[in-house]
Amino acid sequence: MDLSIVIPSYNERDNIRPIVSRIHEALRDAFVDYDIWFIDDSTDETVDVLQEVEQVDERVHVHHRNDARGLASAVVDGFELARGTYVIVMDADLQHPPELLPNIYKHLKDGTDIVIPSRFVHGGSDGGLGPFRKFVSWIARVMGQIALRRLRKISDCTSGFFGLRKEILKNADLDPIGWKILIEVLVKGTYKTVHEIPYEFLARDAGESKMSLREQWNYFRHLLRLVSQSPSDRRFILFCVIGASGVVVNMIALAVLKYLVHMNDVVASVIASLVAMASNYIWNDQITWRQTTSDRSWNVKLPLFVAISLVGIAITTLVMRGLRDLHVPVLIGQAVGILISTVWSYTMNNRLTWRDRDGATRDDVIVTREEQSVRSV
Ligand SMILES: Nc1nc2c(ncn2[C@@H]2O[C@H](COP(=O)(O)OP(=O)(O)OP(=O)(O)O)[C@@H](O)[C@H]2O)c(=O)[nH]1
Ligand SMILES: [Mg+2]
Repeated sequence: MDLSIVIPSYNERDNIRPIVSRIHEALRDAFVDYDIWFIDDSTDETVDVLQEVEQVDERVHVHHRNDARGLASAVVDGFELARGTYVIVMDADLQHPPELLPNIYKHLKDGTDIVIPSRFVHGGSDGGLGPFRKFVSWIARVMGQIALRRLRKISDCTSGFFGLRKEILKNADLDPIGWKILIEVLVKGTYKTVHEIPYEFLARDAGESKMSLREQWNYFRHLLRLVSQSPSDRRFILFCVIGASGVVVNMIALAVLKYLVHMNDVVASVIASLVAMASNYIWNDQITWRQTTSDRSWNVKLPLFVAISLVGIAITTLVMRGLRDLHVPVLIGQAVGILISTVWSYTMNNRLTWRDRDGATRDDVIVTREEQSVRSV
């Protein structure tokens, strides 16, 4: 079998026959041996419709689960059942145009590891969502991209529409929470190339949305779990937590020097900052970059860390001043400055101070994209 199409379905009675016939139509001239797997958790007549279709159409298989719910876990079951060399995952509600299947398949067959139809590259659109859903979806994507390095170059990392060579999941222990199976695949898969194809995402014609606040919460939990399982992503979070702890150390040192040692304010302030810097250095060395293969000794690492921190302070102040000139309140300007200088310090320390000997911290996935639009009909 060349290609398996995996479709999670939950109460999609009126969409089953249309999607099957549109898939057949789309793949008619594609010279591909394919089958379609519905992983269904429905509680309504969708089950009957699926069974009728399965009986007359030998390409269609139905796996009905009575005791399970969850989009991502349905897709994981689909990966296990699918026999195709390549697997394409899509929704049952026709928001993902089957007309894109030949193109996705072509790229997979040409050797791309993962192909993602994207709403957010030139020629694509998420016009099918209302403004609130668009905003929530944007926040979700940005959160994912901040938390997980492997999502950063992917424009539509929360897409439910994607294709892959099944082999890339051979060593992935997939254990998603909630809906967003693609982030699980992107973080845990073994792959080198990703290709994005623009497409237009339209509103549902039939059936109801199953998106809910609970799913947003599950997404958040899923992100946290992926961060905790991935050493390189955990680093950034640890770096931020240690940076925040430095503020506490700074205040305690200042209080001790001023009220117990009765030191001059300015001298006490400078020494308190140096103490905080030293504390940050030690924690980062012992925790954040504990697993690095760097063989630099402390008398190289500490000066580098201090130099990077000093430039960070300069960045914070410059950003605050620049924003103040644009009439942004000083406190907000300072907060933005701290954010930027944190990213700066983290990146530079990762690349210089605690650099891995083999340069393994670099991301070597290549993402390409296609500039053409495919309309859903
Ligand atoms: N097997 C299974 N499929 C599900 C489950 N929840 C949702 N689905 C399917 O997953 C796909 C996406 O769900 P939708 O409700 O369309 O979510 P959405 O596309 O984000 O929301 P809309 O834009 O309103 O359609 C559809 O094919 C659903 O039938 C589930 O618990 N189990
Ligand atoms: Mg939908």
